[in-house]
Amino acid sequence: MSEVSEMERTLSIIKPDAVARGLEGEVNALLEAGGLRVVARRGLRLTEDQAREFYAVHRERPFYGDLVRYMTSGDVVVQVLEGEGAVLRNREIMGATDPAEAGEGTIRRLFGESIERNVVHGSDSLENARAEIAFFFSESELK
Ligand code: 3AN
Repeated sequence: MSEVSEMERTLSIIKPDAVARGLEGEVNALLEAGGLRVVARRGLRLTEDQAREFYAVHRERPFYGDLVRYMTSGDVVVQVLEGEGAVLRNREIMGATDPAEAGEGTIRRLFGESIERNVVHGSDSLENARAEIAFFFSESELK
């Protein structure tokens, strides 16, 4: 296949359990080995309001309350990744939502503990990537 992918940006979050376990370096080494570059990066603790808004699409799901509790339970690292076809590429390197179903060598397969404690978030479309990047970063941080 000779499909040419466009340069894209996507949002990545290293989730609280992964930050607490000191996995940032290993996670970013895998992302970079897969052709993605970290162009902006910040550590922060999500407020409950931020977590509820960020995961608003899951509002009606039974795991929403637990997800918000988990995502506010410790520091996270939010980062913008850039590369060819970055949205899909990041999802490939992350692996399936459930670490038990994620492919060999993916971040979630290597480090994920459960479908909730699955180490990383990654935007699932270019449209969501734009909105999620703007949720955390201003234009001036993204030059
Ligand atoms: P992904 O992160 O692979 O895009 P989503 O968007 O379906 O997956 O889910 C967002 C987050 O919600 C997941 N990363 C995971 O932490 C949590 N989640 C998804 N499905 C479940 C589930 N069935 N039970 C518990 N938590 C879940």
